[in-house]
Amino acid sequence: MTADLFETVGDARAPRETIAEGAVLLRGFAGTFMAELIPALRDIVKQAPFRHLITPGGHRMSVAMTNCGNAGWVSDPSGYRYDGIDPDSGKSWPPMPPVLCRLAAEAAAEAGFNGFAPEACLINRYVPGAKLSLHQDKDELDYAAPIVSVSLGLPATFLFGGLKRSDTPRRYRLEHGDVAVWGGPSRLFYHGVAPLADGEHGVLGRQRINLTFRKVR
Ligand code: MD6
Ligand code: FE
Repeated sequence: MTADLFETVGDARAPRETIAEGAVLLRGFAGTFMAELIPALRDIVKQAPFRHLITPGGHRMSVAMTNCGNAGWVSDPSGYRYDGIDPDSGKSWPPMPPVLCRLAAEAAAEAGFNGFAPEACLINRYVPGAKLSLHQDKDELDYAAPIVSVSLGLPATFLFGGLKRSDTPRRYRLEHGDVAVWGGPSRLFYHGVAPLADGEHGVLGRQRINLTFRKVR
């Protein structure tokens, strides 16, 4: 018997994979947005540079963050919250560029969530070694809306557990252009990112950028 050279093993890079009820990976979905998306992000970061936030427990996060949109996610010793003002500049966060809004809304619709209008886009930067511990996204008031997550640059291992912190997470590789949409029954599942492996990405260099779009109110 001859092996088919083009056979895919399992569905490791299937264009669409449901990873839990309400959670779907759309591989490469951001591809057609990329030419507009990357310059828009560079512009945001000029106005609101990445910074390492301090957790309420007093730890400096290894992931650097910034935001765009009407609200931004911030952490400081007093807690986690959404705030319309960038605490570093004292000004509003940069507005969300239309290309980001369109990408988020189209990905959400593709996953079955029509009418998604994000208010906040949290932008995370990982350099090799940076990680995000298992957590739930629960600082939003409306859990009916999904979260749309866009991966750019170096590949990462996404950890996806369940409703309890002790649920053993499964691991998914997220590459440049992959989009995860996440809502419904899995909206409050624990998840995180394993320490980023070193590498050099053709477009973004030695880093991974992740965008998470949220409805906050
Ligand atoms: C990241 N993402 O991929 C971190 N949260 O860098 C998240 O924490 C996340 O990807 C909620 C839904 C999707 C996510
Ligand atoms: Fe999260």
